[in-house]
Amino acid sequence: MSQECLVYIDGEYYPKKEAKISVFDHGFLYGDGVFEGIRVYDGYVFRLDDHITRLYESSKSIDILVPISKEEFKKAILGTVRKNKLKDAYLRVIVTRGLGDLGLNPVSCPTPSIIIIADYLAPLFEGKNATAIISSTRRNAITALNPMIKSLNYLNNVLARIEANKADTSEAIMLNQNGTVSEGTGDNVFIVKNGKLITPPPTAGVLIGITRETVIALAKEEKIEVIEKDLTAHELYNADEAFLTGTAAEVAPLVEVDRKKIGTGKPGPITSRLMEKFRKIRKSGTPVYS
Ligand code: PXG
Repeated sequence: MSQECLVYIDGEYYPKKEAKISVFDHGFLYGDGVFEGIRVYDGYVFRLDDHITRLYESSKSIDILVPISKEEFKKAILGTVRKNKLKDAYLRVIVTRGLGDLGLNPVSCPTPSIIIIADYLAPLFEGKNATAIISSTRRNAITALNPMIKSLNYLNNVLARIEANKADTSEAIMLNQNGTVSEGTGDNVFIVKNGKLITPPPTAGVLIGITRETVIALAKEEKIEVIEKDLTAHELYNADEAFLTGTAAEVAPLVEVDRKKIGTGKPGPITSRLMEKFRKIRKSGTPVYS
C-alpha cells in the first residue's frame, strides 16, 4: 500500500496511519458487518452497480441500515479512487455495525460506519494456474450464515485457507453440509464437461460472485450452455476443465484437485476462451475520471 493512501471513514479522508476504527466497533468485536471487494481497471470501476446492490442486500439481511443512499455510496467510492489518483486499484468497501458496548446485542450500536480503502491487489494466483484441495471445513449452511451474505465473518473460509496452506495448494474447495461443492475460499467454482459449463447454484451455499455472473453472461454470448446444478467431488475430479472466478482471482484455471489432474492438467480451450473474453471487457465499467 502506498504511504500517501487516503482512507474514507464516514465521510472524511484519513491518511493510512490515522485511519482507525474503534475497538468497540462490532465489526471488530463480532465480525458484525458486510463488505465488498471491487476492482478498478484503467480508470473504470468494474460492475460498480452490482457491487452496490450486493452490499445493500447483504446489509438488509443482517439488519444494517446503510446510512447513505446507493447514489451517495457510489459517489463516495468514485471520490476515494480520485482522491488517491488511482487508475488500477482494488477497493475494500466495508459497512460495520458501528460503535457499541461489549455485549453482542446490536441495539447498542446506533450508527453503522462506512469505510472505503483504495489499494492495489495482485491477481490472487499471480496469473498462475490454481491447484486445490477439498477442505474438511464445510461451508456455512445456508440456514446458518448464508454464504450469499458477504459478511465480515470469514473465519469459515480462513480455516479452509489454512488447510490449503498446509497442503501447499493455492486454494481450498469447500463442500456444503450435503457434501456437494460450494465454492473456494474467495472464489466460485466452474467445471466444463462435454462442452457445457456447470457451476453450483445459490442453494449449494455460495456467494453469488459478480465475476461468476459476468462469466455466465460471456459463456452465453459464446453459445456455451450454462447449467447451475449441484456438483460432487467426483464430478470435479473428472471434469474436462475447471476454473475459479472472483474479483481477486479474476478467471483462473483450476488444474489439480486433491493431487488429481483436471483434464489435461493445463488450462482447457473453453477456460482460455472465457479468460480472453473477460480480459477484453474488464475496462467496461463506471468511469472514475470524466
Ligand atoms: N466466494 C467467496 C466466498 C468470495 O469471498 C467470491 C466467491 C467471488 O465473488 P466476486 O463478486 O468477487 O466475483 C468471493 C469474493 C481476497 C478477496 O482478498 C476475496 C474476494 C474478493 C476480493 C478479494 O481474497 N472474494
